Amino acid sequence: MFDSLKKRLSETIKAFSTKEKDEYDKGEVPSENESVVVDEGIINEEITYSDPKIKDNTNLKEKKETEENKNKVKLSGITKAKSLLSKKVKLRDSDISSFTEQVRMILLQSDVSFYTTEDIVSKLEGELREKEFGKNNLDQQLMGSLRNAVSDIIGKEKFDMIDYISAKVESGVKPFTVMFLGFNGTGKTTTIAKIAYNLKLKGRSVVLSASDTFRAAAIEQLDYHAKMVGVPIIKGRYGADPASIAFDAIAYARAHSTDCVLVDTSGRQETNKNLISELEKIARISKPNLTLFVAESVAGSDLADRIKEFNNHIKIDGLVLTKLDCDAKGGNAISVSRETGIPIMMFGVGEGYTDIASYDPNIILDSMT
Ligand SMILES: Nc1nc2c(ncn2[C@@H]2O[C@H](COP(=O)(O)OP(=O)(O)OP(=O)(O)O)[C@@H](O)[C@H]2O)c(=O)[nH]1
Ligand SMILES: [Mg+2]
Repeated sequence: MFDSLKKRLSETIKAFSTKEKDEYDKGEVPSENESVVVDEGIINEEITYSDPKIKDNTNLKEKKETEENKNKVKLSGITKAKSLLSKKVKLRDSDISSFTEQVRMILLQSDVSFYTTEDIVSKLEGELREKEFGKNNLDQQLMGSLRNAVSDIIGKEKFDMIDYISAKVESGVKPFTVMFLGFNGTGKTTTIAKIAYNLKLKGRSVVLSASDTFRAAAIEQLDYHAKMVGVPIIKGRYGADPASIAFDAIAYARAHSTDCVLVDTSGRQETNKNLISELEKIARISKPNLTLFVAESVAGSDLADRIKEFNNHIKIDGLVLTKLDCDAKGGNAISVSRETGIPIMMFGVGEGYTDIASYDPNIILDSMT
C-alpha cells in the first residue's frame, strides 16, 4: 500500500539527512543562524574562569570590555564545539524550505489535495523550525515530524463499522438500515458482502436488498454473495423500482426480527439526473440509518470534488475507501475526509470477505512512513 509515496518520501528524507550529516561533520552546521544547542553549564563555567583575570587589572572598566569581547569570541567557539559534542542542531531555514518543497511536490503528485498538502507542509515547517535534531538518525526524526504533521490532518479517531452497527442494534435501532452509493465499479456490492459476512460472524442477522435493478447481472452478483455468506436477499426483476425492493427488504426485516438491512444500489456518475433522483427516492423510502459512499482510493485527485457534488443531492454519513491494497499513491486516503468533511469509516483491502479494515489513521501513517 502507498508504495510509491512511501518510497519517494523515504528517498527524499534519506538524501536530505545524508547531506545535513555531511555538513554537520564538516562543522558547517549551523552557520546561517548560529542556531546551536548550548549547554548553559559550560557557558557559565567559562565566564567564571575568565573573571579573575579581569579583576587583576587596574583600568577595570576598559579592561573588562576588552575581556568581554574576547570572551564573546571564545564563547562562540566553545558553543560551537559544545554543539558538536551535544549532537543537537536546529536546521537552517534555507534547508527546511528546500526540503519541504520536495515533500510538497511528492504529496501533490501522489494525489493529496492542494489545501491538505499546504496544511501538512506548513505544520511540518513549523515543527522543523522549532525542533532541535540529533545528528544521528536524522532521517527517522524527520519521518517522525512528517508523521506528526499528517496525523494532525487525519486525526486520531478510529472507527469500527461492525461494532458500531452492532451497538446501534443493541441499543434498539432495529432493523438498522445501511444504504450504499457510489460511482460504477467502486466495490459497493463487494463491500455489502464483506459487511454482511462480518456482521454474521458477530452474531447479527442480515438481509440484503438487491436495489440495483439497472446493471446487467447486478442481481445475480448480489444473489451469489447472499448464498456464499448465508443471508437472505430480497430481489425483483430488472427495471423494477429499486425503492420498492428496499421497502420490501425492510418489511422482511421487521417481520423476521432481522438486525440489519443492507441496500445495494446501482453505480452512477454524479451528473446523471435520472439515477440521482432514483437514489433520492430509495433514501426517502428506506430512511437509512447510515448512508455510505463507496469510493476507490485509486480514483484520482478530483475524488473529493466529485463526492461533494454527490453529497449535494444525498446526504452522505461516511466513506468507504476501497482498493487500498492497489493504491500506490495514498493521496485520497490522506485528504478526502478533510476535503469533503465526511469521515472515512472503513477501508477495503482486497476482494475477499475478510478484506475489510476498520478506519484507523495508523494504517495511513504506517503505509506512508
Ligand atoms: N483489490 C480490490 N478489489 C476490490 C475491492 N473491493 C472491490 N473490489 C473489486 O472491484 C470490482 C467491482 O466490485 P463491485 O462490488 O462489483 O463494485 P460495484 O460498485 O458494486 O460496481 P457496480 O455495481 O457496477 O457499480 C470487483 O472485481 C471486486 O472484486 C478492494 O478493496 N480491493
Ligand atoms: Mg454493484
